[in-house]
Amino acid sequence: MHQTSILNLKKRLTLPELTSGILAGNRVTLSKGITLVESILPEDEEMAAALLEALLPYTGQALRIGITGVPGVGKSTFIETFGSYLTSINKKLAVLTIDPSSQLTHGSILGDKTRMESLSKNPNAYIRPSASGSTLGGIAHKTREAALLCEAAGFDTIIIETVGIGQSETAVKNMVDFFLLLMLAGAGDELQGIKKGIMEMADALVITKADGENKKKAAMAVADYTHALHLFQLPASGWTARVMTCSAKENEGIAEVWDAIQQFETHTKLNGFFVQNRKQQNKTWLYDCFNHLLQQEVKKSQTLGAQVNELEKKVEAGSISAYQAAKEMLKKFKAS
Ligand SMILES: Nc1nc2c(ncn2[C@@H]2O[C@H](COP(=O)(O)OP(=O)(O)OP(=O)(O)O)[C@@H](O)[C@H]2O)c(=O)[nH]1
Ligand SMILES: [Mg+2]
Repeated sequence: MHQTSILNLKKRLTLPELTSGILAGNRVTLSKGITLVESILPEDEEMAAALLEALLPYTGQALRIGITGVPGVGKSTFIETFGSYLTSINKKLAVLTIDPSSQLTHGSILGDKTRMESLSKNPNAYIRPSASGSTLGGIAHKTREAALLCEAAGFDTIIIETVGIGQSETAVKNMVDFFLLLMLAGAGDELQGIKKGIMEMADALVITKADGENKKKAAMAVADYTHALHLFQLPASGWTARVMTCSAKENEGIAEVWDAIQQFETHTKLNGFFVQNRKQQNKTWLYDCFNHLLQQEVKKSQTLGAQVNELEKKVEAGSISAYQAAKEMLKKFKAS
């Protein structure tokens, strides 16, 4: 009996089994579905595409939130507290991560398991660490699809977390409704290495660790960042980014963050931005997929692959411009 259950666990599920299991909210099936979506084997990609196609009608109803910030800002701790708050108000939360550094360091998954201890045991929360991949584009592409699977499984709030080191934020911004930037108060440099462009993408700036001796510094940071944000143009959403403080440790300012997100949702649904933004994001997804397929085609052909490698080297060495090389690639591709 025991053996059969182990065998069942390892057994590959069929497409109908995956589809119905995910729609029924079965977490084991959801995890298997995400593993399938993350697979780079061509035969898995076919099945993953069919799974997404089947589940697509059941997606789109969740609110998608992106969270970023420099290492150590308190992302994991924030998500643990914020996530527990969300489940306490009857939300079903899925947390996914994009970690461009995970390939080198194997991520901070172990650390996160302990920092998100209560959330990882919460029956209304689902935490899935970063997909691995050879390129950020590849990882991002898979995270977007993993998020759709979570939506089909009935999660109504999706958090996509990324490390704020300036690579993956745009990818995350392109797949969420609300983008939250966590920041430290008084960490030397006013913008602590967070590029202006990332601040411009944020719908809210939350100063973390506003407790104890840090409280005063956090309040001052709010004034500074509010001032800095005033110099930016009003974004297409028509929403001025909020600047707030919170303490995940002392559970302060957490409900206020959720309140701001809800206000944003109401505001952008009224002015049409919410829907428009999602349409735009779907278009980005289309071109991500197209790029991915194109690159796969190139890799499949040995001669083409060799020619592309040659061009890559020339671009690396600076002996040809990227644009020129891309044009040649296209020419070779057409002729193949
Ligand atoms: N005082 C205080 N410390 C906090 C708070 N939130 C996080 N910390 C501490 O800050 C450190 C970093 O927190 P993490 O949640 O691991 O930060 P992170 O952004 O996930 O870090 P990486 O995963 O390395 O990118 C830990 O030692 C936490 O205990 C807070 O609200 N107050
Ligand atoms: Mg972390």
